[in-house]
Amino acid sequence: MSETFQFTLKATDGKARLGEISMPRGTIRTPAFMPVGTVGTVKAMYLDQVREGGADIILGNTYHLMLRPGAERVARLGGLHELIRWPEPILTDSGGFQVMSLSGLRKLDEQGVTFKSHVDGSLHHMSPERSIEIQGLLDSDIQMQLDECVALPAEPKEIERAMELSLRWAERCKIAFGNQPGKAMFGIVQGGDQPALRIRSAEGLKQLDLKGYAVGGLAVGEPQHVMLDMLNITLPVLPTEKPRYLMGVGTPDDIIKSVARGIDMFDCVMPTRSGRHGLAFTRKGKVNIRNAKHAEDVRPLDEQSSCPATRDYSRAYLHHLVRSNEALGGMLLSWNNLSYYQELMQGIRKAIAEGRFEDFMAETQEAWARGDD
Ligand code: PRF
Repeated sequence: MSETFQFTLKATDGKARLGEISMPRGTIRTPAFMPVGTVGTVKAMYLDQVREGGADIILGNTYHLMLRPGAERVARLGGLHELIRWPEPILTDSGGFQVMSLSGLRKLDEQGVTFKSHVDGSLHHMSPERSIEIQGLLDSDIQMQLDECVALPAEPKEIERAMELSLRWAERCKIAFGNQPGKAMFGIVQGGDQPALRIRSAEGLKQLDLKGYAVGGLAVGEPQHVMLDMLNITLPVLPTEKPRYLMGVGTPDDIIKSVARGIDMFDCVMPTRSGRHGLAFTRKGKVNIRNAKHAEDVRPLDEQSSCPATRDYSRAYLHHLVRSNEALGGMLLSWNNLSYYQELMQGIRKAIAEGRFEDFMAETQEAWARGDD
């Protein structure tokens, strides 16, 4: 732990990086996977399980929390950590992305975004300054700039407009954030699938000398090879001594390939959301537990796992729970999936430390491809 926000690069293997973010509320081992706790809960999980699974940090959402229970209310209740009983670091997304994907009617201009709440239809305005103010009220440790993410495919002109706007908003967010030594504000690279715009965005943000840099606007409809190309183009422009966070990504395969290109942090709803829908991630690939072939399968998902959900429950029981829409089905599969994601990150970190990341990646991908039947 450290009184200030500090990123230390401990080892590299090819472009893959092993590091540590140290800050007053804790230390984050990177590459890191951040479970998503949108409304102040990692859905269907106790935070004790999330922590024991190996998470050093979780994510919260400005958009959801400002609408319910409200940022000022969270502040009166002692802040998000106190409210949800998670004393370790929390990263909050700024709200721009969720406004675009969730709210009804919205109007975006230089000043910010006006939108209709998906909860009760009320009108709200969010400027870059208000986004940072809200993230401060939540007492978030790593705060994200307000940005505009364009879904792909899109016209280059539209991608350019949103990227330039995001760059101007980054500057306003930096000023609004000011100097908070134990916390950090990250910028977000935009630029869609346009190499020149990605480079311009990364260079503009680099000049702002922020504590960390996210890559946004990816995994929004483009094929995986486009996402990876954009990482190949963007990451060399960013300073090596700052953490890089790929927002909203992704599958285990997306993660391992992005680590290979130099990403340090990830978040995604995939392990928890697909868990609630009956999809299990394992060392041997994906298992759709709803499938009839599991109905009398007494084997656990993986007898070698240290996660009780993975090791101790039969596939037959998981199949029955999910088919019956029982809450415990989603709970056990979310637990399994988050444990698997964290086990993958632990494996990645160990492999980088030992200088065998390429081999680890090949072995891991082979095991997924072989499956488990
Ligand atoms: N911007 C923000 N949050 C995000 C994204 C983005 O571009 C994405 C895109 N994958 C996920 N979450 N602010």
